[in-house]
Amino acid sequence: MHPRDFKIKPGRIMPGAFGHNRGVVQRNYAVMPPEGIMDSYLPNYENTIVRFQAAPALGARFAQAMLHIAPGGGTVQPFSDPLQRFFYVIGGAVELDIDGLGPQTLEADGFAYIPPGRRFSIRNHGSEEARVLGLKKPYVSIGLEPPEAIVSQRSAVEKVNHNNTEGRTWEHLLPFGDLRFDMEMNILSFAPGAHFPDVETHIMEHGLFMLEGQGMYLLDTDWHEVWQDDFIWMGPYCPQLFYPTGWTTSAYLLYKDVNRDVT
Ligand code: UGY
Ligand code: MN
Repeated sequence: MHPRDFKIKPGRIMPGAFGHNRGVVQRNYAVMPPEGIMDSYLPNYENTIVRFQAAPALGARFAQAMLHIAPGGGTVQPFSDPLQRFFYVIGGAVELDIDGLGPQTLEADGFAYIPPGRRFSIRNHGSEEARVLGLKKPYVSIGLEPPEAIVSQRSAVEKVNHNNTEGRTWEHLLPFGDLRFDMEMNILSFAPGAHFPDVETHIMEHGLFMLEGQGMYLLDTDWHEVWQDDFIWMGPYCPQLFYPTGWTTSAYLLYKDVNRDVT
């Protein structure tokens, strides 16, 4: 990159010497600040920059990308494939049309679950760019009907506290404990001073997007500083622990594969 192209986001502090990189890719986890993720353009999207965070090429069993949808952009035409999808609007607004539900406007903190194989379109009819986090993955069937489509928003989701951990709350964006789902999408929030009760090491993998604040993440044996808009992939059995830093609540959106046996 030419030094002239190096832009520091407002409110961000120059991270040490030029060329210093908070990003890291290890066998079983990765940390990716947004500025290092390059643009992709896909045939089924127009006026849309796709920045892939997780993908099978990384070792993940799902794909996640930030879609930057310009006004007038989005899916070229309604389409479907065998995958299930989750969308979460980070900024701006989109019109999401899922077959059977009809068009609905999703604004910041709006989200949707699209069952495997369901046709949909996502378009930006507004005047500013929409930033939408999109996750897709194959659905693992256990002989039950797949779940129905969901369109909702964060403010409609209850905050719950698991494990009696003071200052840490969960928002389950998909119905918690419903075995038809093979994934969870949760928002975990941490008040200043809160932390995990223990270092977790579990079979499930995670895709994590920092929605608010900042903090320190233990991944395997190393600590990493993470900020709003960063992405983390944690593979199965990656030891993990987080505590927030700064004076505000920190929150992240977390994908987790659940409810399925191992073979
Ligand atoms: O649900 C979880 O596994 C969660 N506690 N993990 C995490 O936040 N890294
Ligand atoms: Mn975890």
